[in-house]
This record gives sequence, structure tokens and C-alpha cells, in this order.
Amino acid sequence: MNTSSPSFSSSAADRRLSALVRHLEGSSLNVLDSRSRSIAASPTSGSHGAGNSVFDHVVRAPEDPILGVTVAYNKDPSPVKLNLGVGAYRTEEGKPLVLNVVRRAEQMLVNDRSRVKEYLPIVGLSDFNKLSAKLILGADSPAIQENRVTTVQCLSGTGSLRVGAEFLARHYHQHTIYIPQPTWGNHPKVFGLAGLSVKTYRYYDPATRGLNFQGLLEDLGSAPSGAIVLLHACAHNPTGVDPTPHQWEQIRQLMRSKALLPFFDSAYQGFASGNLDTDAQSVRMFAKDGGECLVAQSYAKNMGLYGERVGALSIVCRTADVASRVESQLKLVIRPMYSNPPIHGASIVATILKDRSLFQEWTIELKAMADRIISMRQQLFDALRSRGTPGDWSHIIKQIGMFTFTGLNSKQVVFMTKEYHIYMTSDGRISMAGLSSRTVPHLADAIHAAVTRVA
Ligand code: KET
Repeated sequence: MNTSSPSFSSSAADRRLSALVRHLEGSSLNVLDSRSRSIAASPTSGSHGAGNSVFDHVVRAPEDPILGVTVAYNKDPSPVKLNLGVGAYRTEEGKPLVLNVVRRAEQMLVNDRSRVKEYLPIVGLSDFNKLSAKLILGADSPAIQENRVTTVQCLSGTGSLRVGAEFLARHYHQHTIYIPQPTWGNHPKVFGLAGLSVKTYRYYDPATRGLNFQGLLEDLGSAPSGAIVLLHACAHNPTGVDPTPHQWEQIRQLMRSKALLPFFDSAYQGFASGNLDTDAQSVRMFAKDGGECLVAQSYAKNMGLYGERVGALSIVCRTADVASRVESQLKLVIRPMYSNPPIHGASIVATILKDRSLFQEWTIELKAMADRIISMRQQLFDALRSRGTPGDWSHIIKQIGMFTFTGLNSKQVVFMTKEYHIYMTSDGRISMAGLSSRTVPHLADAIHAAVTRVA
């Protein structure tokens, strides 16, 4: 018998209906009545009036302090508007940049018909992981040679931090993490939501616009033994202030003497000095002493792969055996979170890192980006000097990396946005990478007006 015939279906439906009616006859009908009434009134039934949502209690969240700046910028119709909020590189023409080397690598990937879209392993692309560890720890790293490093591909820098934090919350005896004051605004949220307890250590001295080294040593010196310490590998965000190599060495000694666990955030390798090795020195210093540490790497800035979400978490362990057990647990963190990472961006990175000439081309393009940012610093500094803007602006040329921590207060920032359509974070951080020779005078005018007209 063809069970899908319409006549059978309708008669079967009829039978079910009459069975239901029989079943409901009597007292049970009232139950249905009241149930159907409550279903009709239920907010999910679709027949409710406005203002009756199951989400009625949800309050509007504020925009993200950094990414929200772009949201506001996008809404501004002014032709002179300038987005110096998010740390994203722009060309002299103010356009986003796709590196030439990235275009070439992508072309190679597209042309390779043997490539498929299968799932990657939970830990990501193997070549990518090996090459990423080498990039940050150095080709001659003893930890890599001794197989003591486990690296997992993650969703850019943020994802790498989060996976590392979740792992620590599950498997590390100390749940307190010390982050610099100030730091990237997402750090406390990433670590707090992973279940770590977040404390700060002094880092920046507004009076000198430099490092509060004494305060840093005191705070890390009084941290409980074993506490985790978040360190910006280079180009500290938002301050642009990095410890000197000598200060790094003192930090290392103090941290190792107290068994504090270093967790490096490396989001700007190559962007600070223009040299990948120079910018990895802090991490390598810690990895070389044989102790353990974590490193979160991002390829958002240095390869311009922002939206591809490519990054890596490396954990340097004491022994190869520990590293492999750690990796097995990282898989348990990742699998229920996003199963496995995306393939495209990591393939681009691996293609570039494993090919000598592509790698070389990358370093040249990277240096050009770093140099353009450095030249923007000089141009802005000169422009303020030529306007006689009150104050010492030498920090603009002293600070390192993508950002200048201007020292402008939140009222001055609001003024600059309102009057000059210049968008930046309310802490006075400006992304130098978003500036060009054409827009420097406009920014200098705005800063000059803010400083002279708004207290
Ligand atoms: N760490 C630091 C220090 C950092 O500045 C960023 C991004 C990240 C990690 C994360 O980047 P990812 O895209 O996940 O690899 N900072 C810029 C963008 C942002 O806030 O998301 C910024 O500060 O503007």
C-alpha cells in the first residue's frame, strides 16, 4: 500500500482527529480550552501585542568602546570625517590595505585544484601552527627543538587569548590574572568570562607619559606566587609604551623568582619596530630561560588579515610530554566552543611563512606599514609644533606601535568628534595607522582647538 497517497493521508488524519475529539470529550476539553487560551496569550505564539516579548527585560547594552567608534563614524555623513578609533591600517589614501603578498598567496591557493574544504583538525592547520611558533619563538628556539611547545590555531588574537584563558581556568592552580593598567579594553572581559579573577598592575605614568616601572615591579612583587601575568609582547595598547630590553630582563627575573606565569599577547609583531625578530624579543627572553609561558598571536595587523580571524595560541611547557597532554586538553576547550578553526586565513599565512620569497616580500611590506606609521608620528608632532599647541607632544614620536596615547581627556575627545568629525576612543587613543599626510593638518587643527578651548 502506498502510505503517502493523499486519500490515505486524509483518512488517517480524519481518524486521528476523531480519536482526539473522543479523547477530549468530557472534562479534558476544559483543559484544552485553558491550554489553548494560554498558548494564544503566550509571547512566543505570535499572536501577542507589542511589548509582550519574552525578552522584554533585556536592556540595551552600550556599544563596544573601540568597535563602537566605527559604528558612530559610519553614521556621520560629513565628508571630512576621520576614523582613528580601531587599530586598523590604512593607506595614504585612507583605504584598507590587502598586502600584495597576501593577494599572491591567495591566488596560489585558488589555483591549486587539489585543495578541498574539509574540516581542519580541532587544533587547526599543522603547518600554520609549526610556522607560527617559529615566528614568535625564533627558528633556533630550544623549546621548539625539544618539542615542548604546543600550538593551536585560534580565531585571531582574541580567540587565542580566550582559549588560553579557558584552559588556565580549568587546569592551572592560580586563577588570578594581572593585567596592565591601562590595557586593551577587551582583556578584562576575555579573562573574566573565562572564569579568571582579574587584577591590575601599574604600568603607565600619566605624569611622565612613560612606564611606571617602579609601580610595575612593586605590584608584580606583591602578587601571589603563581599568579598569571598578561604582558603585551610589544607596542603596548593603548599607551605605546614598552619596557626597554633591560627592564624586560628585570621583569623576567622578578616573575621567574615568584613563579608568576607569563601570558603574552602578541598582536603587533613587526608593527613596533618594523622587524619581526626585534618585536619578539620579550617573548623569546622568557622562552629561552626554560620556563613556561603562553603566547597569543594575531595576524590581524601584521598581515592585514583582520576579518580572516587568524591567530595562534602557543604554550611553552617544561617537557614534550607535558606539552602533548596540554594539547589534548586544549582540544577539549576548543571542540565545544567552535569545533575547529577556519581554513582560509591560516592557509594564506602558512603559504607565506613557508616560502622564502613570499616571506621576504611580507617583511618588506610590513616594514613599509611600520615606517608609514612612524612617519605619521613625526608629521603630527611637527604639525602641532608649528601651530604652537600648548604642551609637550614629544610622546607622539616616542611611543611605539599603532597608537598614540595623546593625553587628551574625554571632554576634548567629544569636542573633536563634534566639531571636527574625528573619531577616537574616549581615553584619547588615536590610531596612527588611520592617519595620512592629507589628514594630519585636520587632526592637528582639532587637537589644537581642543587643547586651547576645552579644559
Ligand atoms: N590584543 C591586543 C593588544 C589588541 O590590541 C587587539 C586588537 C587584539 C589582541 C585582538 O585582535 P584580533 O583582531 O582578535 O586578532 N585591537 C584592536 C582591535 C579591537 O579592539 O578588536 C584595537 O585595539 O583597536
